[in-house]
Amino acid sequence: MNYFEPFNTYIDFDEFTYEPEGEVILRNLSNMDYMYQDQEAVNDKLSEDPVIYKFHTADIPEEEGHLRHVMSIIYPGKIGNEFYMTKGHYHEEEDTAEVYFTINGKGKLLMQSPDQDIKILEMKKGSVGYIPPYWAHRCINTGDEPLVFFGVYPGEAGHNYGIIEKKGMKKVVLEKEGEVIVEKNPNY
Ligand code: S6P
Ligand code: ZN
Repeated sequence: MNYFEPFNTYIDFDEFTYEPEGEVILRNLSNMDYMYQDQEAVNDKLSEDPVIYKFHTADIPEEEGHLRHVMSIIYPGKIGNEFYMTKGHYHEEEDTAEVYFTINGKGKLLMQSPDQDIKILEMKKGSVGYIPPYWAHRCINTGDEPLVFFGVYPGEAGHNYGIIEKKGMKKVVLEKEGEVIVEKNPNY
């Protein structure tokens, strides 16, 4: 049998580098412009096209038995009054879970069940958020530093962005009068 070789990855807790880098995916505003509420604010920022987040995925087979892992960095910022966030997804293999360990910054881990229940966990340095099977998950950076977390999920999990790309999630996270507030998504 050909055994997969063990390996280490090194995370720098100050610089948020990931070594080896793995596959690096950048998501700019233009990759998710339709996901923000304030389309005028989107249009104002599109020429600049800021990087909203990036993630490094270690080179591990997308197969049952393996544990894929990732370091994601969501930059601080807002589009209108809506905080920078990830696209959010369900897993393609719906009955697979995930763990998010926060390394830096603060934010919210917004989850939605297939029955449209919403749960929100606080993310802050040291929090270990558990995303049970079936729940969609999106991270929102509500602070003024990069929100950085390390995630681990089963190799076969895959990503299903479909419904969230069409409808978004039931709640949105905004800043109003200096406060972080969670509101019903008017477009949902
Ligand atoms: C994968 C895991 C993370 C996200 C990443 C980006 O299951 O949850 O690696 O892929 O944080 O988020 P998104 O929603 O753009 O895939
Ligand atoms: Zn996931």
